[in-house]
Amino acid sequence: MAYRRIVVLTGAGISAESGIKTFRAEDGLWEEHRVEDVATPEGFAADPELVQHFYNGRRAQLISDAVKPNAAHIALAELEQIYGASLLLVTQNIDNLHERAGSQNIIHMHGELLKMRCAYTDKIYPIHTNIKVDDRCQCCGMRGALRPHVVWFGEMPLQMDEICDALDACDLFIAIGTSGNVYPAAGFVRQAALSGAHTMEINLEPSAVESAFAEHRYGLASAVVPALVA
Ligand code: BJW
Repeated sequence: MAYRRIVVLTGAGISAESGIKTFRAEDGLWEEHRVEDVATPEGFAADPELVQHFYNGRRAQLISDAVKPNAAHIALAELEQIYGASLLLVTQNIDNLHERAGSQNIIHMHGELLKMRCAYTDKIYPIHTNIKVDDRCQCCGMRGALRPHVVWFGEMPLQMDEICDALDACDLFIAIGTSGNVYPAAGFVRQAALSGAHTMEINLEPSAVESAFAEHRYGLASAVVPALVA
């Protein structure tokens, strides 16, 4: 691949073959929980116990031996070895599988499961166990202040300025394993195309924004991504 600057956007589909559920599949996370209940600030305010339980369970799964990076995560880390800082990996995923595969130049635009945040001071802490609703926050001493360091609907995704700069400067944009239903990430392809970038979608099936992409490769990420990078 002869490109100068690459932006790769990943979604839940890249981690599916590592055993982590996607959101919108028939057996996905939103089949088990209403989005409004577990992925909005209003849901958290109404029932913090339910929301902490939802994320505590996902955190326990992530740190279990069963979940490991797959061939797609590894191929992207190998691509970064070639392109260095000219490749920016933007993930919507809150798991740490890209880092575990070796990626370093990465933005978690929807936050990170292994971090918690004080809702009052925005201070961020690592967490590898459960967050309990009545835990005292280390910085402000308040009970109930700690929340998962994730971006819920209605909240601003993280590091948007850096992402927008990279989209404006890239000549290749690849989206992998994302359904194109959630903005602003679903709009990145249009921004990159406006900057003159070649755009490629890698997914099991056409996404909601597939018509915005110049090129499509459909199949399992663990097969398509390594073949692309080889
Ligand atoms: C495979 C595979 C395999 C499976 N190989 N592929 C109307 C219009 C536009 C926007 C809005 C609107 N109304 C409201 C909004 C804004 C709202 C939004 O987008 N709503 C939509 C529902 C319409 N967005 C927001 O509120 C965002 N904030 C915001 O907009 O702030 C204002 C702003 C303004 C201007 C600029 C910037 C900002 C925040 C969104 C936060 C999303 N949060 C979540 C939860 C994060 C924490 C957690 O993990 O619990 O993020 S929701 C959930 O969806 C999660 C995901 O990151 C995100 C995207 O899901 P993803 O990754 O696409 O997963 P799936 O399951 O949908 O798709 C998986 C795909 O993989 C499928 O296609 C499969 O086929 C495929 N696949 N196996 C390859 N092996």
